[in-house]
Amino acid sequence: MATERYNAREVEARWQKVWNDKDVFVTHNDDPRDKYYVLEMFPYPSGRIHMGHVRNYAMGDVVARYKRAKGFNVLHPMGWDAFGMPAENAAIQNNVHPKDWTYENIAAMRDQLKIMGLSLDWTREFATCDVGYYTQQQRLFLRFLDAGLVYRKNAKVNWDPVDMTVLANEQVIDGRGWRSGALVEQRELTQWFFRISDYSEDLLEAIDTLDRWPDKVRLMQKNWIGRSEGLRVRFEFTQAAPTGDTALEIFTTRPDTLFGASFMGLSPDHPISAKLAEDNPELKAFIDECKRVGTSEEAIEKADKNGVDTGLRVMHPLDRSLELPVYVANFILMDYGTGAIFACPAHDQRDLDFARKYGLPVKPVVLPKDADPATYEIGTEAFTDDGTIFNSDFMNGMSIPDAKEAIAQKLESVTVDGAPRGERQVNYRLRDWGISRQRYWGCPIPVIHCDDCGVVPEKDENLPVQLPDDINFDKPGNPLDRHPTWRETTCPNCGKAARRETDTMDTFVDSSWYFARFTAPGCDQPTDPEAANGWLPVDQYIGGIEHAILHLLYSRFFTRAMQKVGALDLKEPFKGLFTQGMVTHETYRLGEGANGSWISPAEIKIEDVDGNRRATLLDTGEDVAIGSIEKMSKSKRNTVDPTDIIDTYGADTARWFMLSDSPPERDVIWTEDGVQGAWRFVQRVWRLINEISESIEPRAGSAPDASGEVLELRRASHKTLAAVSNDLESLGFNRAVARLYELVNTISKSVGNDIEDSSMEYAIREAADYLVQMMAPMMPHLAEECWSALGHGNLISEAKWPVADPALLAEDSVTYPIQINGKRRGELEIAKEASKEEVEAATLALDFVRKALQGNAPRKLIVVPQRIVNVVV
Ligand code: ANZ
Ligand code: ZN
Repeated sequence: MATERYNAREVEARWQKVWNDKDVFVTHNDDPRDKYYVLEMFPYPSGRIHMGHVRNYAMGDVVARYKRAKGFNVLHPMGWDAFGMPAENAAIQNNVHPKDWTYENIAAMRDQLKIMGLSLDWTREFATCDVGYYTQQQRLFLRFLDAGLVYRKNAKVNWDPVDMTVLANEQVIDGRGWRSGALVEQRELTQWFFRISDYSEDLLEAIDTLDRWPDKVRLMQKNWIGRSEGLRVRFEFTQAAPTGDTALEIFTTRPDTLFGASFMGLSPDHPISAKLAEDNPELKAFIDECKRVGTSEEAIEKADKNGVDTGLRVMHPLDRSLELPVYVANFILMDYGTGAIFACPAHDQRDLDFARKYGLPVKPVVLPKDADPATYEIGTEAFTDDGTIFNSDFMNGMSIPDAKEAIAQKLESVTVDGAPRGERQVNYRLRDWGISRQRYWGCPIPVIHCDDCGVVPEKDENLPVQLPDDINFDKPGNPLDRHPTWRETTCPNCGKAARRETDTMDTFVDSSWYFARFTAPGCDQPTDPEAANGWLPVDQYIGGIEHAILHLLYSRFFTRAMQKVGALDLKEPFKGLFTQGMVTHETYRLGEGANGSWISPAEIKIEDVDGNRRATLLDTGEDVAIGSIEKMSKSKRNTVDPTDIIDTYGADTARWFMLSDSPPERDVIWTEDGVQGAWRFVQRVWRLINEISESIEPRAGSAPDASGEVLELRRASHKTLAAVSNDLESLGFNRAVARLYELVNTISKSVGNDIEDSSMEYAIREAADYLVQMMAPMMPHLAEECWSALGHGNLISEAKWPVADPALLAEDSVTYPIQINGKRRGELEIAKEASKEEVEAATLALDFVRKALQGNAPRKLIVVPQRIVNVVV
């Protein structure tokens, strides 16, 4: 009977319905088996899934299905990171309500995810814009506030003076508002902050415990937290500053270079700068200009280093005869250290650029190895490497670390006006987390402003503070600010009329605890601590490297903060982290020199012309240039729509190809040929399994005592099983795929030979079962169909992972080098226990030996057991 072609569309929909009807992937918290929590970073509901999602979710699904088969109670949920700006942009541009836009997108994307056949517990689904979710987020916020983890302070925002609105950083393009094109200004607003910096040291130290995180992510987190050990040093003014200060306090990590000090630098936002500017117009203009450009680290890196001499002078702390000028300089941040520095141009590039510009002294105090102290000079490049201290009095000849220690001790021991001249200090780059956003589509911050009582938290029983639906985007700015009634409320404290806070929370807040909410999504508190503690930490978290810093750091902070308020009891949310590579594709362009418009893969046809690939436009036949392989992106139009692929080939093919082609941490190149290869494999497996199910009796009784070919096949199945299990444990999906290709070849060969006895039938059936089970995490629909064709009564999605027989895994063969007339010509692999006669016979049967003998018997045939075979012709 000829097998019908495998019809993925029909088969996939059918099994999805079965899984759904039987609630196969619904997880229960009270299930007594060991728990395993696998989570992929939840998507933003942009409207359509892209290939990056397919890759991410296919990987997570393999882990979920594998762990389920291994007997774990697996939690594998899905939700939507649904607040944020794109919904407001859509509202502005297309006049749709952000809520409608978001929920329509969610509906569309949910359907698309469902046709991928992911083993998700959809009963736990939520969107962060669901009132039910953000109510609990508000509750959490109030608890954080109560625990002292939240505070208000002034902070700068990007202000668009034409649109009269606050802009997010990504809405500022080359210093101008994205819509108005106006030059963006910096404005101070009172905003809400989370005290993440209280946890700097803890967040840093605990990175060492995250041994199942990629090294590069751990390093990125370390750098972001940015611990530096240094010294606070007080430099006395020659005359008190107009603020009344008698000394200027600076922070340095290089006190060893103190004798190379050339000038002092103040941040434009330093109180002394502000005071001086009151009657110094030049300085005032300079400070205003700095404010306009902004003092983000990035803006500062880009800007030329410049400044203004304040006229103030300080004395060098170790040489009071040496006076140093005090500049206000644009590269000094107010919220790091003390907002003031001493500059050593010889050993700091920014200081050097500045010194050269203003003709300030450059005195080297660290001598490079092998340099001559008499002639050593600094050119245009500061020397920042290791060396020996010189030109530095009592520190001469010391190493940098020794000099740091020596000077710290010296400055600590001297006091000025009762205070030590120097104090050791640890600084962190990590700043508190500003969560206020002046926009509508986010979680409202549940506080109230009362003229009498000030800022008052909303009462827990009054939650949620719900977003109003009747808003419009006719005018720029935050619709909550101009809503006619929403702001009006009464003070929870005194009962008088009061106003609601109109800031909403940064969407990073939403994604900082969703993983905990999934453990008890219906709970009327933010978490059910028992459920959260039972499931967390997430055993395997999978997502993009673009979230390596902020999302992960905020989630780590949130977990600590939730622990502090008793919502759960752990510190680290993600035990294992995996960052997958990107999906890439060739690019295509029109025009001479390939600088014309980008063309999408769907619009072209590629042919082979004399061994070269030639692309032409389907419509007109016009030539199209084939360009480099790039990350799939809308701008280069090199995307492939997952739903088109699934329509044509089925979800299993898409999943299989995604997992097959390169290691999961690397980029994968999506090609039509690759997909077709995967599709042919699906067909091939289906034919093979059908042939087996129709012509070979199912396994009965226990395993036969096997030898010869039967033993070989059984060994192959069990070895593959052991290896694939290892691969899946270590997320080596591509290796697992390669082994399954091989196993299919091996089984096909056995099926093709004459099958002489029932033990061979047993071996083939066993191999087929294992093959299908190993495939199941990656191609679950095909696997169910094959499993059923093989006569199993249960669902493969509920079947137990088979266990390899250790006896069949043992190394069983030996490789003999074969020499012909003393020269090595090849080798023979044969069972270890083969007799001398068997080795001789197998040697004589080798092709290259037969050729050498040309039909004659060998003159001599020497077998050294387990070592070597010599043939003399
Ligand atoms: C003198 C010096 C000499 C410095 C030298 C460096 C090299 P990290 O390592 O990142 O902590 N600095 C201090 N406060 C600053 C601020 N608010 N804005 C800009 N720069 C500031 O950097 C610490 C170093 O950055 C400090 O050490 C200080 O310059 C500068 F050869 O002091 B150093
Ligand atoms: Zn009040």
